This record gives sequence, structure tokens and C-alpha cells, in this order.
Amino acid sequence: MIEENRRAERLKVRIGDRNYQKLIRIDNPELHQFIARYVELCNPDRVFICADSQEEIQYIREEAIRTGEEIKLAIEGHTAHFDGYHDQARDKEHTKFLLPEGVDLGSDINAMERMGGLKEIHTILKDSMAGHQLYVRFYCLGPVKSDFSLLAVQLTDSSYVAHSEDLLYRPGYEEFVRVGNSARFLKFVHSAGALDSRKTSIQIDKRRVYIDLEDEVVYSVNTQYGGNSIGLKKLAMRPAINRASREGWLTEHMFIMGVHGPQGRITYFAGAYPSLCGKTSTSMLPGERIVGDDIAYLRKKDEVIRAVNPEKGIFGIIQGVNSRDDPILWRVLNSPGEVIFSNVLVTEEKGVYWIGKDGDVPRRGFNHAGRWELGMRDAKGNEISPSHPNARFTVDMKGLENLDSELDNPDGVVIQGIIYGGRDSDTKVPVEESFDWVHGVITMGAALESETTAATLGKEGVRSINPMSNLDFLSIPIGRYIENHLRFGTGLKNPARIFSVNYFLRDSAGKFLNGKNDKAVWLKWMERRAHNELKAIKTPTGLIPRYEDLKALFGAVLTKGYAEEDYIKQFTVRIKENLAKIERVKRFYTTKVADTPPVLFSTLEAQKQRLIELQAKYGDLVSPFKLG
Ligand code: SPV
Ligand code: MN
Repeated sequence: MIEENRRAERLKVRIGDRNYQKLIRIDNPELHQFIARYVELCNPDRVFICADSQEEIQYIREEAIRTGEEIKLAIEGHTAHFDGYHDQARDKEHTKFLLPEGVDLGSDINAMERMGGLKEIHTILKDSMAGHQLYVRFYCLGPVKSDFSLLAVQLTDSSYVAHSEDLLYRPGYEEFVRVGNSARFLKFVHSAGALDSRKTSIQIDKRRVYIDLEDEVVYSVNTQYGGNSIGLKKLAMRPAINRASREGWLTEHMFIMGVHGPQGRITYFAGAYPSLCGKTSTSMLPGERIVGDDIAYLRKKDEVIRAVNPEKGIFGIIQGVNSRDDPILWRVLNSPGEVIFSNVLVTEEKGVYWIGKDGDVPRRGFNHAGRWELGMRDAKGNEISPSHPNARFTVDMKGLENLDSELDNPDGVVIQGIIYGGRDSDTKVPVEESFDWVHGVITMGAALESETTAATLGKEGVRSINPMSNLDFLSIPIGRYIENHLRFGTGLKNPARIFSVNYFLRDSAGKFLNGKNDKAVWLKWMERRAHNELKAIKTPTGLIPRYEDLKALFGAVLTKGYAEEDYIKQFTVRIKENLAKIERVKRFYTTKVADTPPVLFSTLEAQKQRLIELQAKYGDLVSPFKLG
């Protein structure tokens, strides 16, 4: 106690009276101790406690420019930030759970012994903020005054991180004051560490993201890339998944969106897709309503599933965003207002360019590699693209004309459909509904497979199993996680329908079988199915649309024709590929997961038998017209 009082005294001297007064308005000694501890250890030059006033937030925006972490662009409110050349994505290898003895998350979840990990990270954090200012910010993950929401405190020496979080998360200072001593909050300590002249982290060999579930603290150091540094995004998912598992709710890597049906009806869907598989663009579809593009907290209330978005902004992939396919985003990204671009090309006129933007590629500029010219190569001889494939934009959703009015509803929205999407060139049909909850959880969620993308470091295009697209963030054993999903579907009046989508199916010549906008049609089909308004065709793997329904929807939604040959190519059951997929899924759940629920294997086995029976009757490729 005496030591604690001394620490509080030292903190007061160190942060100054104004900051101290802001801090002690929150009656929570655990919070004060936590801040004091990391101020002493990380040793910043200055500390700024942010109580969320307009002036304080403006100060953080200005600091991002003053420190050089962000560059002012020509359009009012726009800035650009760069991460280091080798700091462009989530670092899975160095992201680890710190586990006490006796706790095991299974072989596919990266972990290390807790005491050793804490020692290592505290050694790296020592004096890591020297020369920097430490920003202390409070957030509410989810609508304020809602049972869905979690409180969080972020310590960061990056003005870019503090600024980004302002666009992405709801202010939480007043919530902390209100809840006071009874607050149970998540804690994030981030330091960008030593910076080069472009203000990017340089000690990449000491980049670490360590998650301590016991104390609900996440440490992140020597990195700036948002997925590693913005504590409330992917770092918060880990303790949140753990809490949810203990308390009977779900933290998911899902968008939430409202789809318009007939007579003004809105039906809400939650959708889980691995990064770069069309998740944000689906949630942003013109004509529909966005509640969130990345993360959802789901709870059962009064026998229905309800969900909130713990975020209020988007940290989205910018590659490929263009005026024709993404009109709403395009307007936001080209109009005055607050936008942080990361890892795009900044031109001499202080405009930005990204791969896939309308217009020509500029010949020179400034990007994640430094000064850039067309055709430039890196040390390994690889051509440096103008923008990184994982380049992003950060915006507050309040600037979006398709933002749903329910974003801040403390009770969330009722979810009537869950969608699992993956990047799959040769197996799954573009859209399909499961037979029931268990079939959907197992064959669409647990069996979700995707070809890897640029959102994580490593090779692209490798197929891997990614349960519910949440594997990177799981803080509980995979089997228990699947079990939680199975249990979540019980005791519901009308469980949400489960669907799968695949926007990436190709023909044997490698050509994509669908246009980028076809997903608008799949959503309308799912919306109608959720209300039992359309019939479907039963295949061994699920329920697929009838040709006549899709033809009508293509006409109504996209004012396009829809040829029978296209339908056949897209919805042919590919038996060999589906059988091979089942074997891959089984292998994953037998070799990598120790606690797989037995129903997973029996469900896959039944699917396999249905496929084999159909194969015996019609061969390897079965046209949907043979089944309908
Ligand atoms: C994702 O990769 O799933 C993202 C961006 O949403 S990140 O913050 O890197 O996770
Ligand atoms: Mn994501």
C-alpha cells in the first residue's frame, strides 16, 4: 500500500497536475496503478491523458502531423501514414499468448510460457517510449450503456494509433468515470519503439505482440501496422473471445449489415470472411445498410440473436476501390473530411494513389518504401508496387451515407442470417444455405477454408482452414470455440439461417465465374430465404438457389440478364473437390485440434456419403438442373 501511494505521488509529479486531475476523476485504483507502472517502465518524455474533449482530440490530430507520423494531404482532413517496409501486415509469428502452466490452447494457436514472455516483453518495453509522448485513451467497445460493451484503456506512444482509434472507437472516458471502481477493463500497451526519419518503427526484429489473458493486458511493441498496434482492433479480440467463452456469448470476426427486403423490410446479417475476401465491400454494398465491417459481439436475448459492432469506423483495404464498384467509399475518400490513408502512394501534389484506383499510375511519389519511382525494385529484386496490397483507409462511419441508424442501439440488432465467406477457386458454389444450425456451424463455419492473402505476413495463395475466419484471434481451444457456436444455436425461437458464399470461384481456365457485383444478388437471395419466401434446391452440401429466382433477382437488382449456362457453371456440384475438402477439414480437426466435438466428424461423414451417392448416379460434376 505504501509503495502504491508512493507510485501515485511519483505519477502526479510526472504527468503534471492537469493530467492527474483528469485521471483521478476516474475512481479506479487498478487503472491508476496500471498507468503508473507503464509510465515508469516505458519512460516517455511526456504523458497526455485524453478525456475526450474536442480540443484534446484536435491536439492528437495535430500531434500526428507535428511528429511526422502522418503527412497532411491536399484535401482537407486527409492524412497519410506509412508503416515500415517490413511492417505491412499482422505478424502472426510474433503474436503470442502468454499462458500459465497447465493452460493449453492447442498446437495451432501460437503461445509461450507466461512468466518468460512477460519478462521478455517488459525488457523490450523498458525505455521504449523515450523521446516520445505517451497518449492515454479510454474507449467503450460497443454502444455506451449497453450490456454488450467492454471498456478499454490504451497506452500508446504513437499519435497515429491514438488518432486512428479516435475514428474507429467510441470515446470511453465518461463511461470510465460513470462505472468507476467497478469497471472491468481491457488494457493495451503499445510502443512503436525507435523510429527512423520517416517515423516508422525500425527494430522489426524486436517486434512483439503478447497477450496476457489472465490480466487482460495486450502488449505490442516495435510495430505500427494497425492490425498489430491499434489495441482495440485485433488485439482486443483475443481477451474478448476469452471473456465471451466464459460468459456464453460470442466475439466474432464478422461484419453486421442490414439488407433491404420487400416492403421496406430490413434483415440483418453477420458475415465472417478472412481478410481480403470481400468482407468490407459486402458490408458496404450500395443500397444496403452498414452497421460494421469487421467485428461483432453477439448475444442471445429473449431467444433471438442480437449483435453490436464494438467499432464505429472502418480500417479497410483500399486496393481495388474505384468509383464504379464502390461509389459510397469513393465519395468519402475523395471529399474533405477525416481520412487516414496508410501505405498508399503520396504524389508530389499531395494526392494519393492506390492499386486499382481510377486513373493512371503516377510515375513517382512517396510510399512505404520511401521515395518511389515506377519500376523500382527492393533489396530482394522484387518490383515495389505504388501502394502495398494491404494499404488501408481509416474513416469514421458517420461520414457514410449508407450507415444504419442502429449502430448505437444498446440492444444491438436482431441477426437473422450468418454468412461464412472464403477465397476458394475450385470447390464451393457462390452461395448456399445450410440444412440447419449444426450443419452450418460445421460445414460452413468450422470448415471455412481460404487461400491466404496479403493481410498477414507470409506467402499468398496457400489454402488453409480458418474456423469462422477467427483462427488468428482465438484465445480458447478451437474445439471449445466450435462447441460454443453449436451451443449458441440452441434455445432460440428461430435460429439465424447459416449461409456460405464464395466470390472467387473460377472455371478450369482460371477465369472468375462471377462479377464483382454479383454478391448484391446473393444477399437478396439470402434475405428472401431468411423469410422462407423462395424455394431452394437440395444438394449434398446444402440448399442452392433455383435458376428462375436468380434470373429474376439479377434483373431486379443489377438490371442484368442471367444466362442458364452461367448458372450451370457457377452452381454445378463439384464432387471430387468437395470430397477433397472434407478430407482436408478432417485432417485439420484430427491433427491440429485435440478437443474437436464428435458431431463435427459425423456431420462431415454424412456429407461425404451424400456426395458419394450423387457421384455414383451422375459422375463428378452435377448440374443443378439434375437436382431441381
Ligand atoms: C483484417 O486483416 O482482418 C483486418 C485488418 O481487419 S487488421 O487490423 O490487420 O486485422
Ligand atoms: Mn478483420
